[in-house]
Amino acid sequence: MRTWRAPLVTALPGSGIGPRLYDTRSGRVSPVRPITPGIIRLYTCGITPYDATHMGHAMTYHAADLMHRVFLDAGWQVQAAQNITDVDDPLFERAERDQQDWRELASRQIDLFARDMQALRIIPPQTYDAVSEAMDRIIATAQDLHARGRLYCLPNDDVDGVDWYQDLGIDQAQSSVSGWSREQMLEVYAERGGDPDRPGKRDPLDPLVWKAQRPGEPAWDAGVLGTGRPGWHIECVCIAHHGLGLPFDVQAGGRDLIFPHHDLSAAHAAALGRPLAHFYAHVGMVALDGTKMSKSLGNLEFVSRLVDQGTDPAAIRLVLLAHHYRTDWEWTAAALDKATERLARYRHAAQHHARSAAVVAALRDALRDDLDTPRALRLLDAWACGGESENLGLDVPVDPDVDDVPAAVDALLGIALH
Ligand code: 5CA
Ligand code: ZN
Repeated sequence: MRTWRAPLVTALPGSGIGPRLYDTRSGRVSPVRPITPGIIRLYTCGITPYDATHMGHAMTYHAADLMHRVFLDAGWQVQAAQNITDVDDPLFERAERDQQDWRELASRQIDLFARDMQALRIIPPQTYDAVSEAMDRIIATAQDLHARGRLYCLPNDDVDGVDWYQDLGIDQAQSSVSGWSREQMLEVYAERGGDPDRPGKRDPLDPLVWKAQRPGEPAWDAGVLGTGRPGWHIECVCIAHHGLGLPFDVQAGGRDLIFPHHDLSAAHAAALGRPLAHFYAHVGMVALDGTKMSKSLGNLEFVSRLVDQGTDPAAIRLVLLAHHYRTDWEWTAAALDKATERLARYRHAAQHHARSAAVVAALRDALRDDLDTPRALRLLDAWACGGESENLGLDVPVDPDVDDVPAAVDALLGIALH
């Protein structure tokens, strides 16, 4: 799939220091060390294109963008990959409800998402594959799981065909990311796309890998597995494998993906004889009116709506930056007003006292420290008031030659001040 236009990211001179990030699997903040020195491979779980791009999506892709930017600041080459879940139940249900072709719905939403990502100055991935584009590889992977004896089938009474599930009991890798107990997993599995109650399953948690064609739905021929379409988790394993190789360094996504999606993607990979990712980075949930912003609930604020009304996308980024990426928070119009004022103050400061090596060093240090953006904004607030030399809490070496604050804000935070 064509991505959006990349923002210009001009690296700051020297740094060479990698960030520390919170890894969900280990439960610790620890240094990110690329598997291949100097090259970091980042996979971000992409959208299901039926209602793009609400502030929850924006927060998740913005956090992944900050990771991308601190990796670049470390002097690493970043290989990034992302999927588009254009073959899935919620998309088909929406297409059916609105009496439109699922391909048209997906295509319109993918375009809108690209426009929003470009407006927010998110660095695009090099590999950007929709499930419908990656289908040959997904089928080959599902067949590989079958050949390895990891799948069993259940007859589907509604259609003439069978659905295929992975037998998790064989590899015992079902909670390698979350570390959750069975009880915790079973509590949320049904509401997060699983079907724990289907009769005949060997384990209620077993994930669907290939589903027989339903009337009115698109389908692909998968040989021994029959004609149908893939389950959810296998797409990210295949798209990551193709774009990055396995294992890759970091898998990123919203916290709602820890279980089942990231656990069961890792379980598919384990059955294929490979680890999936070394490091798991998860973003907190954005809410509106007290409830998680979600397409199915409809309590949404959209990037495109605000931008069409004349909001500067940099102000939206500043709202996102005001919250640490791992916290849950609530979108409010008042926060956008505050961010708009903040942007004006920063742009004013950029005209009058752009240079401070101490601010640049402290900004880099804050971002490397598990993307501490609230601290980064406190620093910039002090800088914008002209108080840059006091109380920065610096215990990092300052390079006197690297003192262009707007350039650092642009490279690290994706906000143009000039
Ligand atoms: N296509 C799958 C991932 S393979 C999917 O979850 N699509 S999505 O459109 O529902 O979400 C896209 C990304 O936004 C995911 O990483 C998801 O975790 C994240 N996300 C969704 N809702 C929120 C929210 N309210 N707050 C923060 N992130 C969210
Ligand atoms: Zn995914």
